[in-house]
Amino acid sequence: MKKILTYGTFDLLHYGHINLLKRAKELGDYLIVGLSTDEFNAQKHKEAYHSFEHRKLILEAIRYVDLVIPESNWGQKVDDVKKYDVDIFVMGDDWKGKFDFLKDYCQVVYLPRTVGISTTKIKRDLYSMKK
Ligand code: C2G
Repeated sequence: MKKILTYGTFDLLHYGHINLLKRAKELGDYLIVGLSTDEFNAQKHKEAYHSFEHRKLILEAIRYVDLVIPESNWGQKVDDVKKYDVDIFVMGDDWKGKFDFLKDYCQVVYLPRTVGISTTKIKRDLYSMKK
């Protein structure tokens, strides 16, 4: 069984997230998502609209996702790859090169981001819509 691992905040879930998860799952048989905790988001200078529990509930409802684990720090990836016997690590290519150190432990794949959508864009567009 080929196991895939990816990480993210996945706030205000949108089709860019779904495209990523779909393509990641297509690379293997079992997709694990390391979901950023609210505390870790603060370290990423991000504040999610939905809490970790709600973002986890939403992700677990996606057909491509097999397991959601907490992402609580930058340093857990090697341990996670070993612990879950991961074959392929996948991220959107805005992270291209940033996780190449994982190549010692598994395959590393950066997938093209979906153009034209982001959580930040959603927030901005909503803000400028008629009050
Ligand atoms: N993504 C995408 N296309 C978009 C938006 C996001 O492919 N239009 C991808 C990102 O590249 C990432 C995943 O969807 O692989 C989740 O995006 P975010 O929730 O923004 O994750 P991020 O804040 O980049 O956290 O340790 C890694 C970090 O936790 C990644």
